[in-house]
This record gives sequence, structure tokens and C-alpha cells, in this order.
Amino acid sequence: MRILILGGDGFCGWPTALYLSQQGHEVAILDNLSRRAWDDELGISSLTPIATLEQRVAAWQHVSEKRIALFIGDLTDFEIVRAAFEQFAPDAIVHFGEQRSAPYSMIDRQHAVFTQVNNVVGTLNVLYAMRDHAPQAHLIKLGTMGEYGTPNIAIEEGYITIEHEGRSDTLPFPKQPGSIYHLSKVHDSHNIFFACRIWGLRATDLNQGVVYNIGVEQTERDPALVNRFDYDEVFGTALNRFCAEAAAGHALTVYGAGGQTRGFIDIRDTVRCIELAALRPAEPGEMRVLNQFTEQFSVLDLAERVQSAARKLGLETTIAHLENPRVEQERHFYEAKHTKLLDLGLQPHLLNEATITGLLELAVRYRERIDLTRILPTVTWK
Ligand code: NAD
Ligand code: USQ
Repeated sequence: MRILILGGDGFCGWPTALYLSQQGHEVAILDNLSRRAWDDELGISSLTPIATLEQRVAAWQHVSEKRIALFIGDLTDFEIVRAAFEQFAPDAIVHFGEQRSAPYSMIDRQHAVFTQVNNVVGTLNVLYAMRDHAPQAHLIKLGTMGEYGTPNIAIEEGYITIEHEGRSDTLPFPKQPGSIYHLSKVHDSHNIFFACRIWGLRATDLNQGVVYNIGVEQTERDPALVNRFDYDEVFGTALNRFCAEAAAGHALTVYGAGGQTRGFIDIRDTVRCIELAALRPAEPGEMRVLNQFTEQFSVLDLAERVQSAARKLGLETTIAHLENPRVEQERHFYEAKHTKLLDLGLQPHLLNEATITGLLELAVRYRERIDLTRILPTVTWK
């Protein structure tokens, strides 16, 4: 297949590009390198030293003899999107190309507006480019489990059948997102649903949980292929962040009580889920929704697992219950369905001590690069 990866320079996009290229697909990346610019803006950087995108692609060609085409440009510029669609003629579009940090979106009004414009306009441009230039192509869009929030009923995969006053319908599952970023994904989902219903486009919305781990077999083939690893308060996510904290001798930063429960997925399963979705596309007119995570944990569970694995490496770590910078439930019911990707053939990598130990060892290796002043949360929700 010809697969266009939007946001292919990022944490999920880069391993996905290499993995799909390895499987024999014709891969192109479109990215405006904004994630690297946000590092500069905030004065943060990946724990792992990452090569430029050009160096990455050249290194991949060197080790694999496979070529990845590059389009450097902004999804909010329709001419860029149109040109990439015309030149590359994709069969599938994998869309990772958004501002994905909840704290970044909550810094101030400007960052909130930027996040929603970047994400919503970028996705709208992709939908119009599909309508006009690739109406048969399949959009594989990264959504998020956080679109649903934490309702007091089980979370279905995208849709719920409701009985109301003697009638019944299957409707989009209610959304109660917890940040301006998560809201942007809800807006995207509505726009994609519209494009499928009205124009007959085909799309899969992958409501992904928090991704952990660093890479896939392909990113280990050369130092220039290494994936990024975020540990800072804005872009770092639970688990990866806890591992960096443990390696740096910093207390593990559990926000509040730590009973916040989320779906989690190993990045090796992220790339496989994308492949499974691509191989079995949605039907014309369908917006298929798959919940893309493999296990659910509370953040305190994760901190305790990291603490235990760290101790075995001789790293003594404490767990701090910080005042929660976010507005979110800290003790709540959480039961989210996630069987559809298993039905498509996913064989999950469940979280085990070996994975946590691997991450701790990676963080110890790059410990000198950890900026301890960028760990404690400063961005607040109110
Ligand atoms: P990332 O920030 O590492 O990568 C996103 C990439 O998109 C970056 O390379 C960035 O430069 C690019 N980009 C952003 N806006 C763009 C624009 N307007 N035009 C062109 N390129 C643009 O993020 P990630 O962690 O790889 O996440 C990828 C997707 O997966 C996001 O949509 C995110 O919402 C979703 N997701 C991520 C996680 C996670 O834990 N990382 C979990 C669930 C869902
Ligand atoms: N948390 C802590 N301590 C930390 C960091 C986070 O307790 O040091 C808590 C947060 O308060 C939250 C939970 O851990 O309750 C998850 O936070 P996170 O920063 O790991 O992840 P989140 O903000 O939810 O966002 C990440 C990605 C985002 C993706 C989302 C999937 O950045 O792109 O959409 O995970 S989900 O959580 O399912 O919405």
C-alpha cells in the first residue's frame, strides 16, 4: 500500500513509518517539525538524542535499502496537503500530526487556541484533500481514550446503543474530555464522522491510551533511528516519565491520590494496531472506532511497579503525591472495552518488569541529559 504518515517525525509516527516501510509498504512522511520547535520554545529535549528527520530517513535507507519520501510542511496550509495528496496518491493516510500534550494546551489562551486550530484545521484540510483527491483512501486517525473522560458506566468502542422513550438508536458515545487538547480530538471525531456520513469517506478513529516504551526493532538498527523519549512536565507521559524520574533520583510524581485510571499501550502494539487497521480498512461511509489500548492501570499502580523494578537495579525511589495540577477525578470507576483490535489479530505486549527495567536502564544511560528543573508540574488547569 501507499501510506502517507502525517506527523511521521513524532514519537508514535517515526516507529510506525519504519515498521510499515519494513513490511514492504511505500511510505511517505508529512511533518512540519513543529514538535522540535515546541522543545525549543519550552527549553526541553528528548531524553534520547534524536537525529534530524533528513538524517533519520537517510539512515533508514542505509540499513534497509528502503526509501521514505518526505513532505515538510504544515497541515493547516491546504496547498501543502493538496500537493502531498496529488504527488503521493495515498491508499491510506495515518494521521498523527497534531499538538498532543494536554498540559501544553492548558498553558494559556494562546496555547489553547493554537492547539485547537492546529489540530482541527489540520484534520479538516486532510478530510477535504481526501474528498477531492483520494476519495477511496482510508483515513487512520489517532484519537484518544481521553475523549470519553471517566464516566460512571463502561466505555464502549465509539458507539452506544440507547433506548429512549420506547425507541432505540446506536449513537456516538458521550464525550467528556479533560483538557483543551483532548477536546480538540473530540472536535476532530465529529468532523470525521460528518465526512464519512456526507461524503462517503472511510475512516478508522483509533482512540489510543497513553503510550509507553520507546521504540520498535527498526528504531534500534542505527543510533540515528532512535525514537524520542519525553520526560518533562509538558510532553512526558506517565510510566516513561516515572522511569526517567527514578533514574535521575527524583521522587515519582504521582498527581494527587493517584487513583486516576487510564488505558495504556506499548509502542510496539501501537505500530501493529496501525498496520491491522490499514490491512482491514473501514467501509466507504463508515467511521469505525477502535479503542487502542491493551491494559488499564492507575497512575499509583504504575509508580509502584516502577519503584519495585528500580529497587532491583539499586535505584532507591520514593513516591510523592503532589498537589494535582489538573482537574480530574482521582478515584473513579473505569472500565473501557477494547476487544476490536484483538479481533483484528493484535497480540498485545502486556506490561512486565522486563519492559520497565529496559526503560530504567535506558534512562540511566542518558541520565546526564535529564534536566531536573523540568520535572515538577508548573502548568495548572485553573
Ligand atoms: P508527537 O508530538 O511526538 O508527534 C506529532 C508529530 O506531528 C510531530 O512530529 C509534529 O511535528 C507533527 N505535527 C504537529 N502538528 C503538525 C502540523 N500542523 N503539520 C504537520 N505536522 C504536524 O506526538 P505522538 O506522541 O507521536 O502522538 C501522535 C498522535 O497520537 C497524536 O495525534 C496524539 O494525540 C495521539 N496519541 C498519542 C499518545 C501518546 O501517549 N503519545 C496517546 C494517545 C494518542
Ligand atoms: N500523571 C501523574 N503524574 C505525572 C504525569 C501524569 O500522576 O507525572 C497523571 C495525570 O494527572 C493523568 C494521567 O497520569 O491522570 C495521564 O497523564 P499523562 O500525562 O500520562 O497523559 P495524558 O495527559 O492523558 O496524555 C497522553 C498523551 C496524549 C494522549 C493521552 C491518551 O500526551 O496525546 O491523548 O495520553 S489518554 O490518557 O487515554 O487520553
